[in-house]
Amino acid sequence: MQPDQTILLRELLAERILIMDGAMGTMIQDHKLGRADYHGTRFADFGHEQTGNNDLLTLTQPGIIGGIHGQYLDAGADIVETNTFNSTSIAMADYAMEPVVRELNFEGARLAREGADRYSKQTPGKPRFVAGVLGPTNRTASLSPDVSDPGFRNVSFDELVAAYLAAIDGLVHGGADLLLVETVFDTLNCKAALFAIDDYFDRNGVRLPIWVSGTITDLSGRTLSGQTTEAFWHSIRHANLFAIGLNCALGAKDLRPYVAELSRIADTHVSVHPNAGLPNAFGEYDETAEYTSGMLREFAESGLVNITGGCCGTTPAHIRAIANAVKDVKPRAIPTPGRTLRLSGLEPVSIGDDALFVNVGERTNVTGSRAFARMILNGEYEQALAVARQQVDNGAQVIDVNMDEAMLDSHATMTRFMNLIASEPDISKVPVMIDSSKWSVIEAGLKCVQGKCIVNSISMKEGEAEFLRQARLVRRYGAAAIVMAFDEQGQADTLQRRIDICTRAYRLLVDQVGFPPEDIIFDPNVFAVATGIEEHATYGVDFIEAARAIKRALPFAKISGGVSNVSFSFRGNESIREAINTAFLYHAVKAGMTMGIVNAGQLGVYADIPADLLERVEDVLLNRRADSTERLVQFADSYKSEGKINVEDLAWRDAPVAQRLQHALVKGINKFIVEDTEAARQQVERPIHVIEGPLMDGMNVVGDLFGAGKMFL
Ligand code: THG
Repeated sequence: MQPDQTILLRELLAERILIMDGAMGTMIQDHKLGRADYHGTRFADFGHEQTGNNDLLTLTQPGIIGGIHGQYLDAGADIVETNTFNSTSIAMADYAMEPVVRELNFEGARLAREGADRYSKQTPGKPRFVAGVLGPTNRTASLSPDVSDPGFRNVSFDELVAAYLAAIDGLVHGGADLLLVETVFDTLNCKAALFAIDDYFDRNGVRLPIWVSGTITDLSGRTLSGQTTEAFWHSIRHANLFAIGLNCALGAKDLRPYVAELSRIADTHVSVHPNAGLPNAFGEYDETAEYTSGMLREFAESGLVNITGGCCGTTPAHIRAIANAVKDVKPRAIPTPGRTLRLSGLEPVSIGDDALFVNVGERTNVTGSRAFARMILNGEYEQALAVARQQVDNGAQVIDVNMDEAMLDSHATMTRFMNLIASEPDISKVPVMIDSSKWSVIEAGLKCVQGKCIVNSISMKEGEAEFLRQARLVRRYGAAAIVMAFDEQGQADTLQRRIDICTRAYRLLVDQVGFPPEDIIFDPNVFAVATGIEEHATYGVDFIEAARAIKRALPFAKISGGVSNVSFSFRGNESIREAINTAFLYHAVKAGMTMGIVNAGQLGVYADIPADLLERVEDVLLNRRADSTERLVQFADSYKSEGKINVEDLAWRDAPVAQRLQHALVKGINKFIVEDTEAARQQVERPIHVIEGPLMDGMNVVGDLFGAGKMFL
């Protein structure tokens, strides 16, 4: 609303650490208000009890709330927070006060504005600002309140967005200078608030600085919804935040490591406003102004913060002491991290330009796995979750989820499965790739996931306008996107069309949407080779060359593909498929492919493909001979009839123990690991020598194969 205020804020933050106010709740308590005070004259006869509804005091006791703002401004606060923590229709439902939600936010902002303006006039060298507070609500979008039904939710993303939109409208019109989404304990709630803010700004032609403050609820260092600090940052970084911070729950001391973590990674201002320690047995806060301000001075001196103040239990005395303690300390310098693709589940994933291959598990796909489709169609969600878990246990760094099956309500099934995954930390620790050819199903998935997802996929097949619309929404939901090489004419099936379409899409995304190039993942179409159709002969090499060209021409963009597609014409012949997938991936990764949707069971070690088979496979993939398909098909038949598939080859068991351990490590075979390590132990002086000797040697071989791009899992 006031862009000059934003510029002023930035200028001040470059000079010094800004101070925000302290607690509202504990200050209100001191007034010992009763029922009549809360209800005021306006709500004297209101049927529903309002005692304890602190936000309502904005309307019924504006003098008290305005007075508290004044006390904090007097103590030296640069920023006052509106008394609107619970002023959403969701939180106000407890008091049947939904009808006044917009008014609560409007008046809340107006009261704070009044105080801020009065002090700005009094102290012209110290302008004051109003942070319009959007609280977390009292519901969690990514956790079930019902232990017997982990897929259940008592609030949806859409309900949160609607509630936040009304609150935002009131705050903006009431005169807030910035919007503060605070005390975030569930990142999905926060993403809904950020979605609403972006939507509101776009539709109303305003832009205020956005500030998010999360909360860490216990010493595990995770949010209530289970994310690490860095994963939380990855989930919300898309909103172009003015500031990110932590507040509440733990006192300053226990918050320090997480503030330090944010400070290290966040390329924006960092804030902290802790409680005055943890509440004691009586729910009171014991930290003195001296203690809290001493802690925060140390944060400041260590270069961790740009904005600080207090949360529950802090008083004007705390704020005065904090303002004094940090007034001469230089503000934290904002780092400039590189352009890496940042994803998250409960844990963060960063994929830079120099990243090793990232594998995406393909098995949770009803169109790609008959077994998974059967489970979903039969409603056997426990088993379906076990498939997802197995993908992660086997090393999938991301899991692809696809529910596109004609017999399914794909929308409802996607929602259900995503909600169920969210309740399984061993699955939801990794990011999700939401795979559907229907945009509405992708959106259904995005509305359930607190982490930063990958949308699979968008393309220009329905024209530029729809492509741009979807891309903007992908940003608003805070996801990265796979962009298929697909335009109005169809899927790109030549090298040149692959390059042309990806280049066109890149320019549209980067120039018109402001899409970060590192969040674009091109899929230049992996098609089946060796189909017997002449036009398909170049499919393998064209993908590989397209990857090379895209990598060179379109900075920071990533390249992905559905690897199993390439061997489709050898369905049923598992060992041939494995050789084709492995060799294909070897060449594609060398050319710049960053990630792939893979079947871990169908990927081997490139260096282990028998030479005669490899020659024929590469003839096909690289289109080296006119008769390459015939030669591979013939060879495949004999290969199959020789019965090499599914027969456990135990010849390696005859090798010396060090080689056996190396083989087991490379192949991921744990069947003999106990007996082999025991055998190794008997050959050395001390057990540690087994680790330092043969086990380390084996891991070095694994490391070398990875480094050389000859091994992928
Ligand atoms: N690009 C993008 N997304 C994609 C693809 C792609 N998503 C789907 C698909 N392609 C990648 N996933 C699979 C999953 C399974 C198989 C192939 C690709 C597959 N399945 C076995 C088969 O059909 O023979 C099924 C065997 C079984 O039933 O278990 O091959 O290219 N962006």
